[in-house]
Amino acid sequence: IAIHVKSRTSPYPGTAIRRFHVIVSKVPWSVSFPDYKPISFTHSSVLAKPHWADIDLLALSKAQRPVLLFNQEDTVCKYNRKSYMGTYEVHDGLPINPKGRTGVIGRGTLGRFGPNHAADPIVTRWKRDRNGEVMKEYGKPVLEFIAIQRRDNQQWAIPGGMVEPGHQVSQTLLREFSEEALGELDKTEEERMELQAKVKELLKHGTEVYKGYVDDPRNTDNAWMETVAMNFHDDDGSVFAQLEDLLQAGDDAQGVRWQRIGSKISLFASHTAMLAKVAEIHKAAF
Ligand code: RP5
Ligand code: MG
Ligand code: MG
Repeated sequence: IAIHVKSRTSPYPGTAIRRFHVIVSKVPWSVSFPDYKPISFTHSSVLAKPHWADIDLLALSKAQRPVLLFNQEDTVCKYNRKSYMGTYEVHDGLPINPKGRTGVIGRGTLGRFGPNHAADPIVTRWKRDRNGEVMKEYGKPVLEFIAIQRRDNQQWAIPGGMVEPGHQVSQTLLREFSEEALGELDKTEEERMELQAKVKELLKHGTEVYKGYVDDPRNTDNAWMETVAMNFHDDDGSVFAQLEDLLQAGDDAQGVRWQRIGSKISLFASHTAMLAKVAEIHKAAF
């Protein structure tokens, strides 16, 4: 997975803020960059300290900062601050992005210092023509996945979302899928219960395809996205046919559709790289 391409792009998502320019060779912390003067940015919605955000360490003195329990399960905040990439460094009480420079310090629009954990459900089936034959490209079968169009930037993406405090990744996978691709939040309580049971049944067999860093445009030097991506695949198309009438964009999604998987399709964050792994696992075209 390409590191810090989206994490270095300007403007910072949803703002006019320009990151301090970091050329690719200067991304690793091991490369000296004495002129590096990242800008400091934490969005006001994060500073307002909603339940999904940490206290602002940058507003505290260095001596006051060691309040968040980094590199461990933070039992005070009930948040997992462990990284899938191993131990990350903490300088002057601030966690350091293990993948290098981004041109921004603070959290941008991310709530957590250090890793911000997400889960990405990749729901796939073979792409078929009108006669039900699996379509091929350069002799290899073509996969498609359920994609959502993000409301924040109109980009197509995996219907992933943030792991909430105290939640399991397995819960988040199903919940985000139901909210973003099946419009769960727009339904009545009764319909929601029914939908949840159905989703649980349909997305029973998941295979982990990726666990780690996400090159997300919101990343900063002190806050970054990590995810667990699970693939739910329907080999003969009969199971996910039941999803067909249920597809409905919801919550932070404004569109939903079956989208072919391929290297030329541009998607949000490093989602294309995750789908490359899915294609590889199924020996599909990419
Ligand atoms: C990406 O952001 C993850 O891969 C996941 O798809 C997504 C989670 O953030 P939100 O959709 O909640 O904004 O880095
Ligand atoms: Mg969501
Ligand atoms: Mg989401």
